[in-house]
Amino acid sequence: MVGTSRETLVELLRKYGQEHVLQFWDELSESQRDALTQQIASLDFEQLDKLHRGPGSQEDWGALADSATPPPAFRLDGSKNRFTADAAHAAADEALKSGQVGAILVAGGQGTRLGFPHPKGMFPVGPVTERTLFQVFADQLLALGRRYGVRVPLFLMTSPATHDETVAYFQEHDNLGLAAEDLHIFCQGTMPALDDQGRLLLAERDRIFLSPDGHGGMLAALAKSGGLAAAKGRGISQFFYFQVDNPLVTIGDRTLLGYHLLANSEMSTLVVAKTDPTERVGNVVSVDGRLHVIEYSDLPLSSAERRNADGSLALWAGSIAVHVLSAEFLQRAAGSAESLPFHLARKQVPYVDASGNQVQPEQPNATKFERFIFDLMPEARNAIVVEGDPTEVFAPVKNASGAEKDTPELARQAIVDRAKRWLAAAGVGVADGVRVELSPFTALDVQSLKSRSLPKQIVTDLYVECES
Ligand code: UD2
Repeated sequence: MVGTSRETLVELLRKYGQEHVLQFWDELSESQRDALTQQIASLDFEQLDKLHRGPGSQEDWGALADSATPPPAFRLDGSKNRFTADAAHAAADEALKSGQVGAILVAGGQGTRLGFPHPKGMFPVGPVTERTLFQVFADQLLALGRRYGVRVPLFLMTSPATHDETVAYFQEHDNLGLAAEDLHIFCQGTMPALDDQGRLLLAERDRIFLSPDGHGGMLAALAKSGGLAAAKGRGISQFFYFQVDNPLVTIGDRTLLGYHLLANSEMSTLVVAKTDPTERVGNVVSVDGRLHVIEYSDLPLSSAERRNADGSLALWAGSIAVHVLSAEFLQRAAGSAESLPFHLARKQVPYVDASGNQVQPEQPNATKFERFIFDLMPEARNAIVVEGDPTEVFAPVKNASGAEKDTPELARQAIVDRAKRWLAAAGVGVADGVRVELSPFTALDVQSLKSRSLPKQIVTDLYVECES
Protein backbone atom coordinates (compact mmCIF):
# COMPACT_ATOMS: atom_id res chain seq x y z
CA MET A 1 0.00 0.00 0.00
CA VAL A 2 3.00 2.33 0.58
CA GLY A 3 3.38 4.58 -2.47
CA THR A 4 -0.36 4.41 -3.18
CA SER A 5 -1.48 7.55 -4.98
CA ARG A 6 -3.53 10.15 -3.23
CA GLU A 7 -6.36 9.46 -5.71
CA THR A 8 -6.57 5.79 -4.76
CA LEU A 9 -6.63 6.65 -1.08
CA VAL A 10 -9.31 9.31 -1.61
CA GLU A 11 -11.45 6.79 -3.44
CA LEU A 12 -11.23 4.30 -0.56
CA LEU A 13 -11.81 6.94 2.11
CA ARG A 14 -14.68 8.64 0.29
CA LYS A 15 -16.64 5.41 0.34
CA TYR A 16 -16.66 5.68 4.15
CA GLY A 17 -16.83 9.48 4.51
CA GLN A 18 -13.26 9.67 5.85
CA GLU A 19 -11.46 11.78 3.17
CA HIS A 20 -10.66 14.42 5.78
CA VAL A 21 -7.74 12.36 7.09
CA LEU A 22 -5.88 13.42 3.95
CA GLN A 23 -6.57 17.13 4.33
CA PHE A 24 -2.93 17.99 5.11
CA TRP A 25 -1.50 15.58 2.49
CA ASP A 26 0.10 18.30 0.39
CA GLU A 27 2.16 19.52 3.36
CA LEU A 28 3.48 16.07 4.29
CA SER A 29 6.92 14.68 3.54
CA GLU A 30 7.29 11.43 1.61
CA SER A 31 7.88 9.44 4.83
CA GLN A 32 4.91 11.05 6.57
CA ARG A 33 2.71 10.14 3.62
CA ASP A 34 3.97 6.56 3.77
CA ALA A 35 3.24 6.32 7.49
CA LEU A 36 -0.26 7.73 7.05
CA THR A 37 -0.92 5.39 4.13
CA GLN A 38 0.13 2.46 6.28
CA GLN A 39 -2.21 3.53 9.04
CA ILE A 40 -5.09 3.77 6.58
CA ALA A 41 -4.25 0.33 5.20
CA SER A 42 -4.39 -1.16 8.69
CA LEU A 43 -7.94 0.04 9.40
CA ASP A 44 -11.05 -2.06 8.92
CA PHE A 45 -13.47 0.54 7.53
CA GLU A 46 -16.38 -1.89 7.27
CA GLN A 47 -16.05 -2.70 10.96
CA LEU A 48 -15.81 0.99 11.92
CA ASP A 49 -18.86 1.77 9.86
CA LYS A 50 -20.82 -0.96 11.64
CA LEU A 51 -19.59 0.20 15.04
CA HIS A 52 -20.70 3.73 14.30
CA ARG A 53 -24.08 2.70 13.01
CA GLY A 54 -24.65 0.24 15.97
CA PRO A 55 -26.48 -0.26 18.28
CA GLY A 56 -26.24 -3.95 17.37
CA SER A 57 -22.56 -3.90 18.31
CA GLN A 58 -23.16 -3.12 21.98
CA GLU A 59 -24.58 -5.66 24.44
CA ASP A 60 -27.68 -4.52 26.35
CA TRP A 61 -26.07 -4.77 29.81
CA GLY A 62 -29.18 -3.52 31.59
CA ALA A 63 -31.30 -6.34 30.14
CA LEU A 64 -28.57 -8.87 30.92
CA ALA A 65 -28.37 -7.59 34.51
CA ASP A 66 -32.16 -7.90 34.89
CA SER A 67 -32.00 -11.62 34.28
CA ALA A 68 -28.71 -12.14 36.13
CA THR A 69 -28.46 -14.42 39.14
CA PRO A 70 -25.45 -14.99 41.40
CA PRO A 71 -23.01 -17.46 39.86
CA PRO A 72 -22.49 -20.91 41.37
CA ALA A 73 -19.07 -20.69 42.98
CA PHE A 74 -16.41 -22.47 44.98
CA ARG A 75 -16.81 -20.42 48.14
CA LEU A 76 -14.26 -19.72 50.84
CA ASP A 77 -16.14 -21.61 53.54
CA GLY A 78 -15.92 -24.72 51.36
CA SER A 79 -18.95 -26.47 52.89
CA LYS A 80 -20.86 -26.85 49.64
CA ASN A 81 -17.95 -27.17 47.24
CA ARG A 82 -17.93 -30.14 44.83
CA PHE A 83 -14.25 -30.87 45.43
CA THR A 84 -12.07 -30.39 48.46
CA ALA A 85 -9.31 -27.81 48.56
CA ASP A 86 -6.79 -30.61 49.15
CA ALA A 87 -7.88 -32.36 45.95
CA ALA A 88 -7.60 -29.03 44.11
CA HIS A 89 -4.09 -28.43 45.41
CA ALA A 90 -3.00 -31.92 44.38
CA ALA A 91 -4.34 -31.38 40.85
CA ALA A 92 -2.62 -28.01 40.61
CA ASP A 93 0.68 -29.45 41.85
CA GLU A 94 0.52 -32.13 39.18
CA ALA A 95 0.01 -29.58 36.38
CA LEU A 96 2.70 -27.25 37.70
CA LYS A 97 5.20 -30.08 38.19
CA SER A 98 4.76 -31.26 34.65
CA GLY A 99 5.41 -27.77 33.24
CA GLN A 100 1.92 -27.37 31.80
CA VAL A 101 1.32 -23.89 33.17
CA GLY A 102 2.29 -20.57 31.57
CA ALA A 103 1.52 -17.02 32.70
CA ILE A 104 -0.10 -14.18 30.77
CA LEU A 105 0.38 -10.68 32.10
CA VAL A 106 -1.58 -7.83 30.50
CA ALA A 107 0.31 -4.57 30.81
CA GLY A 108 -0.83 -2.47 27.90
CA GLY A 109 -2.77 0.11 29.93
CA GLN A 110 -1.41 3.62 30.15
CA GLY A 111 -1.92 3.98 33.90
CA THR A 112 -3.41 7.45 33.48
CA ARG A 113 -5.13 7.39 36.88
CA LEU A 114 -1.86 6.57 38.69
CA GLY A 115 -0.05 9.45 36.99
CA PHE A 116 3.18 7.43 36.68
CA PRO A 117 4.99 8.42 33.46
CA HIS A 118 6.27 4.91 32.65
CA PRO A 119 4.71 1.50 32.07
CA LYS A 120 2.92 0.60 35.32
CA GLY A 121 4.99 -2.57 35.70
CA MET A 122 7.98 -0.32 36.44
CA PHE A 123 6.23 1.17 39.46
CA PRO A 124 8.22 0.58 42.70
CA VAL A 125 5.70 -1.22 44.89
CA GLY A 126 7.82 -3.22 47.36
CA PRO A 127 7.23 -1.69 50.80
CA VAL A 128 10.76 -2.51 51.97
CA THR A 129 12.67 -3.30 48.77
CA GLU A 130 10.94 -0.92 46.37
CA ARG A 131 10.83 -3.80 43.93
CA THR A 132 8.82 -2.93 40.84
CA LEU A 133 5.59 -4.69 39.95
CA PHE A 134 7.41 -6.47 37.11
CA GLN A 135 10.03 -7.64 39.60
CA VAL A 136 7.40 -8.89 42.04
CA PHE A 137 5.93 -11.04 39.27
CA ALA A 138 9.25 -12.22 37.83
CA ASP A 139 10.47 -13.29 41.30
CA GLN A 140 7.27 -15.24 41.84
CA LEU A 141 7.61 -16.98 38.50
CA LEU A 142 11.20 -17.93 39.27
CA ALA A 143 10.27 -19.12 42.75
CA LEU A 144 7.38 -21.13 41.34
CA GLY A 145 9.70 -22.71 38.79
CA ARG A 146 12.20 -23.54 41.52
CA ARG A 147 9.54 -25.09 43.72
CA TYR A 148 8.31 -27.42 40.99
CA GLY A 149 11.60 -27.98 39.18
CA VAL A 150 10.28 -26.44 35.95
CA ARG A 151 10.32 -23.12 34.10
CA VAL A 152 7.13 -21.08 33.93
CA PRO A 153 7.11 -18.92 30.80
CA LEU A 154 5.74 -15.39 30.88
CA PHE A 155 3.70 -13.99 27.99
CA LEU A 156 3.67 -10.26 28.61
CA MET A 157 1.35 -8.01 26.63
CA THR A 158 2.28 -4.38 26.05
CA SER A 159 0.67 -1.70 23.90
CA PRO A 160 2.30 0.78 21.50
CA ALA A 161 2.42 3.22 24.45
CA THR A 162 4.28 0.83 26.78
CA HIS A 163 6.12 -1.55 24.45
CA ASP A 164 9.53 0.01 23.85
CA GLU A 165 10.07 1.10 27.42
CA THR A 166 9.00 -2.29 28.74
CA VAL A 167 11.36 -4.12 26.40
CA ALA A 168 14.22 -1.76 27.34
CA TYR A 169 13.47 -2.22 31.05
CA PHE A 170 13.69 -6.01 30.80
CA GLN A 171 16.86 -5.77 28.72
CA GLU A 172 18.52 -3.41 31.18
CA HIS A 173 17.63 -5.69 34.08
CA ASP A 174 18.78 -8.94 32.57
CA ASN A 175 15.15 -10.02 31.99
CA LEU A 176 14.72 -9.86 35.78
CA GLY A 177 16.32 -13.29 35.92
CA LEU A 178 13.97 -14.95 33.44
CA ALA A 179 15.61 -17.02 30.71
CA ALA A 180 15.18 -15.40 27.29
CA GLU A 181 13.12 -18.36 26.07
CA ASP A 182 10.77 -17.94 29.05
CA LEU A 183 9.91 -14.32 28.26
CA HIS A 184 7.66 -13.53 25.33
CA ILE A 185 6.82 -9.82 25.11
CA PHE A 186 4.15 -9.00 22.53
CA CYS A 187 2.31 -5.82 21.62
CA GLN A 188 -1.47 -5.54 21.43
CA GLY A 189 -3.41 -3.96 18.59
CA THR A 190 -5.06 -0.56 18.39
CA MET A 191 -8.39 0.95 17.41
CA PRO A 192 -9.23 4.45 16.18
CA ALA A 193 -11.81 6.64 17.90
CA LEU A 194 -14.83 8.08 16.08
CA ASP A 195 -16.46 11.46 16.61
CA ASP A 196 -20.24 11.86 16.76
CA GLN A 197 -20.46 11.88 12.97
CA GLY A 198 -18.50 8.64 12.78
CA ARG A 199 -15.39 10.41 11.52
CA LEU A 200 -11.83 9.40 12.40
CA LEU A 201 -9.82 11.90 14.45
CA LEU A 202 -6.36 13.12 13.52
CA ALA A 203 -3.91 13.13 16.43
CA GLU A 204 -1.41 14.98 14.22
CA ARG A 205 -1.61 16.25 10.67
CA ASP A 206 0.00 13.01 9.52
CA ARG A 207 -1.40 10.58 12.08
CA ILE A 208 -4.80 9.12 12.84
CA PHE A 209 -5.60 8.86 16.56
CA LEU A 210 -5.31 5.25 17.74
CA SER A 211 -5.49 3.73 21.22
CA PRO A 212 -5.03 0.19 22.59
CA ASP A 213 -7.87 -2.17 21.70
CA GLY A 214 -8.48 -3.35 25.29
CA HIS A 215 -7.05 -6.38 27.07
CA GLY A 216 -9.34 -8.51 24.90
CA GLY A 217 -6.83 -7.63 22.19
CA MET A 218 -4.61 -10.18 23.92
CA LEU A 219 -6.36 -12.99 22.12
CA ALA A 220 -5.48 -11.88 18.61
CA ALA A 221 -2.10 -10.45 19.58
CA LEU A 222 -0.91 -13.59 21.40
CA ALA A 223 -1.81 -15.71 18.41
CA LYS A 224 -0.35 -13.26 15.86
CA SER A 225 2.92 -12.92 17.76
CA GLY A 226 3.45 -16.68 17.70
CA GLY A 227 2.99 -16.90 21.46
CA LEU A 228 0.19 -19.44 21.35
CA ALA A 229 2.13 -21.69 19.02
CA ALA A 230 5.28 -21.37 21.14
CA ALA A 231 3.29 -22.26 24.27
CA LYS A 232 1.81 -25.30 22.56
CA GLY A 233 5.28 -26.35 21.41
CA ARG A 234 6.49 -26.50 25.01
CA GLY A 235 3.45 -28.34 26.32
CA ILE A 236 1.59 -25.49 28.01
CA SER A 237 -2.03 -26.52 28.50
CA GLN A 238 -3.15 -23.83 30.98
CA PHE A 239 -2.52 -20.11 31.18
CA PHE A 240 -2.65 -18.19 34.43
CA TYR A 241 -3.83 -14.68 33.42
CA PHE A 242 -3.40 -11.55 35.57
CA GLN A 243 -3.15 -7.76 35.42
CA VAL A 244 -0.10 -5.61 35.96
CA ASP A 245 -1.63 -3.61 38.80
CA ASN A 246 -2.07 -6.29 41.48
CA PRO A 247 1.05 -7.08 43.55
CA LEU A 248 -0.89 -9.55 45.74
CA VAL A 249 -1.66 -11.87 42.83
CA THR A 250 -0.56 -15.43 43.53
CA ILE A 251 0.64 -16.63 40.16
CA GLY A 252 -0.36 -20.25 39.65
CA ASP A 253 -2.80 -20.02 42.63
CA ARG A 254 -3.23 -23.70 43.54
CA THR A 255 -6.83 -23.31 44.62
CA LEU A 256 -8.02 -21.55 41.46
CA LEU A 257 -5.90 -23.71 39.16
CA GLY A 258 -6.84 -26.90 40.99
CA TYR A 259 -10.62 -26.36 40.90
CA HIS A 260 -10.27 -25.32 37.26
CA LEU A 261 -8.62 -28.64 36.44
CA LEU A 262 -10.97 -30.78 38.51
CA ALA A 263 -14.02 -29.10 36.97
CA ASN A 264 -12.54 -29.58 33.49
CA SER A 265 -13.17 -25.88 32.98
CA GLU A 266 -11.97 -23.91 29.97
CA MET A 267 -12.01 -20.59 31.82
CA SER A 268 -12.07 -20.02 35.54
CA THR A 269 -12.12 -16.76 37.36
CA LEU A 270 -11.15 -15.60 40.83
CA VAL A 271 -13.64 -13.33 42.59
CA VAL A 272 -13.96 -11.55 45.90
CA ALA A 273 -17.22 -10.92 47.74
CA LYS A 274 -18.23 -7.32 47.09
CA THR A 275 -18.96 -5.23 50.14
CA ASP A 276 -20.20 -2.15 48.30
CA PRO A 277 -22.67 -2.30 45.39
CA THR A 278 -20.66 0.17 43.31
CA GLU A 279 -17.21 -1.37 43.86
CA ARG A 280 -15.05 -0.91 40.77
CA VAL A 281 -14.77 -4.56 39.83
CA GLY A 282 -16.47 -6.59 37.13
CA ASN A 283 -19.58 -8.47 38.29
CA VAL A 284 -19.56 -12.18 37.57
CA VAL A 285 -23.14 -13.32 37.09
CA SER A 286 -25.04 -16.26 35.70
CA VAL A 287 -27.58 -15.81 32.91
CA ASP A 288 -29.38 -18.85 31.50
CA GLY A 289 -26.72 -21.14 32.86
CA ARG A 290 -23.79 -19.22 31.39
CA LEU A 291 -21.29 -17.04 33.21
CA HIS A 292 -20.92 -13.41 32.16
CA VAL A 293 -18.96 -10.49 33.51
CA ILE A 294 -20.83 -7.19 33.63
CA GLU A 295 -18.36 -4.33 34.08
CA TYR A 296 -19.01 -2.02 37.05
CA SER A 297 -19.66 0.88 34.70
CA ASP A 298 -22.28 -1.16 32.79
CA LEU A 299 -24.19 -2.54 35.80
CA PRO A 300 -27.35 -0.51 36.52
CA LEU A 301 -27.50 0.71 40.12
CA SER A 302 -30.84 -1.05 40.65
CA SER A 303 -29.18 -4.41 39.90
CA ALA A 304 -26.01 -3.58 41.85
CA GLU A 305 -28.12 -2.81 44.91
CA ARG A 306 -30.26 -5.96 44.82
CA ARG A 307 -29.98 -7.70 48.18
CA ASN A 308 -30.74 -11.13 49.65
CA ALA A 309 -33.05 -11.53 52.64
CA ASP A 310 -30.03 -11.47 54.98
CA GLY A 311 -28.93 -8.09 53.58
CA SER A 312 -25.96 -9.42 51.58
CA LEU A 313 -25.53 -8.30 47.97
CA ALA A 314 -27.33 -10.56 45.46
CA LEU A 315 -24.72 -9.95 42.75
CA TRP A 316 -21.81 -10.47 45.11
CA ALA A 317 -19.05 -11.85 42.92
CA GLY A 318 -16.49 -9.18 42.05
CA SER A 319 -13.97 -10.14 39.39
CA ILE A 320 -10.40 -9.21 40.21
CA ALA A 321 -9.34 -10.08 36.66
CA VAL A 322 -7.40 -13.22 37.55
CA HIS A 323 -8.31 -16.13 35.30
CA VAL A 324 -7.10 -19.53 34.27
CA LEU A 325 -7.67 -20.26 30.58
CA SER A 326 -7.04 -23.53 28.86
CA ALA A 327 -4.68 -23.28 25.91
CA GLU A 328 -7.10 -25.22 23.76
CA PHE A 329 -9.87 -22.74 24.53
CA LEU A 330 -7.63 -19.76 23.73
CA GLN A 331 -6.64 -21.42 20.47
CA ARG A 332 -10.27 -21.99 19.53
CA ALA A 333 -11.30 -18.47 20.58
CA ALA A 334 -8.38 -16.90 18.71
CA GLY A 335 -9.75 -18.48 15.55
CA SER A 336 -12.82 -16.30 15.95
CA ALA A 337 -11.29 -13.34 17.79
CA GLU A 338 -13.65 -11.05 15.91
CA SER A 339 -16.49 -12.49 17.94
CA LEU A 340 -15.42 -10.65 21.10
CA PRO A 341 -17.77 -7.67 21.29
CA PHE A 342 -16.52 -4.10 21.50
CA HIS A 343 -17.29 -1.98 24.55
CA LEU A 344 -17.92 1.64 23.66
CA ALA A 345 -16.65 4.45 25.87
CA ARG A 346 -17.23 8.20 25.42
CA LYS A 347 -13.91 9.98 25.98
CA GLN A 348 -12.17 13.31 25.52
CA VAL A 349 -9.85 12.77 22.60
CA PRO A 350 -7.51 15.63 21.59
CA TYR A 351 -7.40 16.15 17.82
CA VAL A 352 -6.25 18.41 14.99
CA ASP A 353 -9.13 20.40 13.48
CA ALA A 354 -9.68 21.38 9.85
CA SER A 355 -7.53 24.50 10.28
CA GLY A 356 -4.66 22.47 11.67
CA ASN A 357 -5.13 23.58 15.29
CA GLN A 358 -4.69 21.17 18.19
CA VAL A 359 -7.98 20.97 20.09
CA GLN A 360 -8.16 19.81 23.71
CA PRO A 361 -11.87 19.05 24.21
CA GLU A 362 -13.42 19.76 27.58
CA GLN A 363 -16.28 17.34 27.07
CA PRO A 364 -16.25 13.82 25.68
CA ASN A 365 -16.10 14.22 21.92
CA ALA A 366 -15.46 10.72 20.66
CA THR A 367 -16.13 7.03 21.16
CA LYS A 368 -13.32 4.59 21.85
CA PHE A 369 -13.64 0.85 21.27
CA GLU A 370 -12.18 -1.86 23.49
CA ARG A 371 -12.48 -5.61 23.76
CA PHE A 372 -12.40 -7.29 27.18
CA ILE A 373 -10.97 -10.75 27.76
CA PHE A 374 -13.69 -11.62 30.25
CA ASP A 375 -16.25 -11.62 27.44
CA LEU A 376 -14.87 -15.06 26.59
CA MET A 377 -16.53 -16.39 29.73
CA PRO A 378 -19.95 -17.26 28.22
CA GLU A 379 -18.19 -19.19 25.44
CA ALA A 380 -16.15 -21.35 27.79
CA ARG A 381 -17.21 -24.90 28.60
CA ASN A 382 -17.66 -25.73 32.31
CA ALA A 383 -16.57 -22.21 33.32
CA ILE A 384 -16.25 -21.81 37.09
CA VAL A 385 -15.96 -19.10 39.71
CA VAL A 386 -13.66 -19.42 42.73
CA GLU A 387 -13.84 -17.08 45.69
CA GLY A 388 -10.62 -15.67 47.16
CA ASP A 389 -9.94 -13.74 50.35
CA PRO A 390 -9.36 -10.14 49.22
CA THR A 391 -6.73 -9.52 51.89
CA GLU A 392 -4.70 -12.39 50.43
CA VAL A 393 -5.16 -11.87 46.70
CA PHE A 394 -6.09 -8.32 45.74
CA ALA A 395 -4.55 -4.90 46.33
CA PRO A 396 -4.42 -3.08 43.01
CA VAL A 397 -2.36 0.01 42.32
CA LYS A 398 -4.68 2.14 40.22
CA ASN A 399 -4.92 5.64 41.67
CA ALA A 400 -2.37 8.24 42.68
CA SER A 401 -1.51 8.78 46.35
CA GLY A 402 -4.22 10.63 48.21
CA ALA A 403 -7.14 8.88 46.53
CA GLU A 404 -9.54 6.97 48.73
CA LYS A 405 -8.96 3.56 47.17
CA ASP A 406 -6.42 1.49 45.25
CA THR A 407 -3.41 3.74 45.96
CA PRO A 408 0.27 2.68 46.13
CA GLU A 409 0.21 3.25 49.92
CA LEU A 410 -2.76 0.93 50.40
CA ALA A 411 -1.18 -1.73 48.18
CA ARG A 412 2.10 -1.54 50.16
CA GLN A 413 0.18 -1.77 53.40
CA ALA A 414 -1.67 -4.84 52.09
CA ILE A 415 1.67 -6.48 51.21
CA VAL A 416 2.98 -5.81 54.73
CA ASP A 417 -0.25 -6.96 56.38
CA ARG A 418 -0.26 -10.24 54.47
CA ALA A 419 3.40 -10.86 55.30
CA LYS A 420 2.66 -10.21 58.99
CA ARG A 421 -0.27 -12.64 58.95
CA TRP A 422 1.86 -15.36 57.38
CA LEU A 423 4.73 -14.69 59.80
CA ALA A 424 2.36 -14.81 62.76
CA ALA A 425 1.07 -18.18 61.54
CA ALA A 426 4.69 -19.35 61.39
CA GLY A 427 5.24 -18.17 64.97
CA VAL A 428 7.16 -14.98 64.15
CA GLY A 429 6.31 -11.75 65.92
CA VAL A 430 6.70 -8.40 64.19
CA ALA A 431 7.07 -5.25 66.27
CA ASP A 432 4.46 -2.53 65.83
CA GLY A 433 5.08 -0.10 62.97
CA VAL A 434 7.72 -2.37 61.40
CA ARG A 435 7.41 -3.12 57.71
CA VAL A 436 8.11 -6.59 56.40
CA GLU A 437 8.12 -7.95 52.90
CA LEU A 438 8.50 -11.64 52.08
CA SER A 439 10.69 -12.93 49.31
CA PRO A 440 8.75 -15.43 47.20
CA PHE A 441 11.94 -17.53 47.24
CA THR A 442 11.38 -17.86 50.98
CA ALA A 443 7.68 -18.59 50.79
CA LEU A 444 5.09 -18.68 48.06
CA ASP A 445 2.37 -19.35 50.63
CA VAL A 446 1.84 -19.54 54.34
CA GLN A 447 2.35 -23.32 54.44
CA SER A 448 5.81 -23.12 52.92
CA LEU A 449 6.76 -20.31 55.29
CA LYS A 450 6.08 -22.56 58.26
CA SER A 451 8.85 -24.93 57.15
CA ARG A 452 11.52 -22.18 57.13
CA SER A 453 13.94 -21.35 59.89
CA LEU A 454 12.96 -17.84 60.84
CA PRO A 455 13.78 -15.32 63.58
CA LYS A 456 11.37 -15.35 66.53
CA GLN A 457 10.86 -11.59 66.41
CA ILE A 458 11.37 -8.93 63.74
CA VAL A 459 12.05 -5.48 65.12
CA THR A 460 13.23 -3.43 62.13
CA ASP A 461 11.97 -3.11 58.58
CA LEU A 462 13.00 -6.31 56.83
CA TYR A 463 12.92 -8.12 53.50
CA VAL A 464 12.57 -11.67 54.73
CA GLU A 465 14.86 -13.84 52.64
CA CYS A 466 16.26 -17.20 53.59
CA GLU A 467 17.64 -20.03 51.57
CA SER A 468 16.58 -22.99 53.70
C1 UD2 B 1 -10.32 -3.92 35.62
C2 UD2 B 1 -11.55 -4.70 35.21
C3 UD2 B 1 -12.52 -4.80 36.35
C4 UD2 B 1 -11.87 -5.40 37.58
C5 UD2 B 1 -10.59 -4.65 37.90
C6 UD2 B 1 -9.81 -5.36 38.98
C7 UD2 B 1 -11.77 -4.21 32.85
C8 UD2 B 1 -12.45 -3.47 31.80
N1 UD2 B 1 -12.15 -4.00 34.08
O1 UD2 B 1 -10.74 -2.59 35.83
O2 UD2 B 1 -13.63 -5.59 35.98
O3 UD2 B 1 -11.66 -6.74 37.37
O4 UD2 B 1 -9.73 -4.51 36.77
O5 UD2 B 1 -8.62 -4.70 39.23
O6 UD2 B 1 -10.91 -5.00 32.60
N2 UD2 B 1 -4.93 -3.34 29.70
C9 UD2 B 1 -4.21 -3.71 28.58
N3 UD2 B 1 -4.62 -3.18 27.39
C10 UD2 B 1 -5.65 -2.33 27.26
C11 UD2 B 1 -6.36 -1.96 28.42
C12 UD2 B 1 -5.98 -2.48 29.64
O7 UD2 B 1 -3.27 -4.48 28.65
O8 UD2 B 1 -5.95 -1.91 26.13
C13 UD2 B 1 -4.52 -3.91 31.00
C14 UD2 B 1 -3.96 -2.89 31.96
O9 UD2 B 1 -2.57 -2.73 31.77
C15 UD2 B 1 -4.31 -3.51 33.29
C16 UD2 B 1 -5.63 -4.22 33.01
O10 UD2 B 1 -5.68 -4.44 31.62
O11 UD2 B 1 -3.37 -4.50 33.65
C17 UD2 B 1 -6.87 -3.49 33.54
O12 UD2 B 1 -7.07 -2.33 32.86
P1 UD2 B 1 -7.89 -1.10 33.41
O13 UD2 B 1 -7.04 -0.34 34.37
O14 UD2 B 1 -8.40 -0.37 32.26
O15 UD2 B 1 -9.13 -1.76 34.15
P2 UD2 B 1 -9.89 -1.31 35.46
O16 UD2 B 1 -8.91 -1.04 36.53
O17 UD2 B 1 -10.84 -0.24 35.17
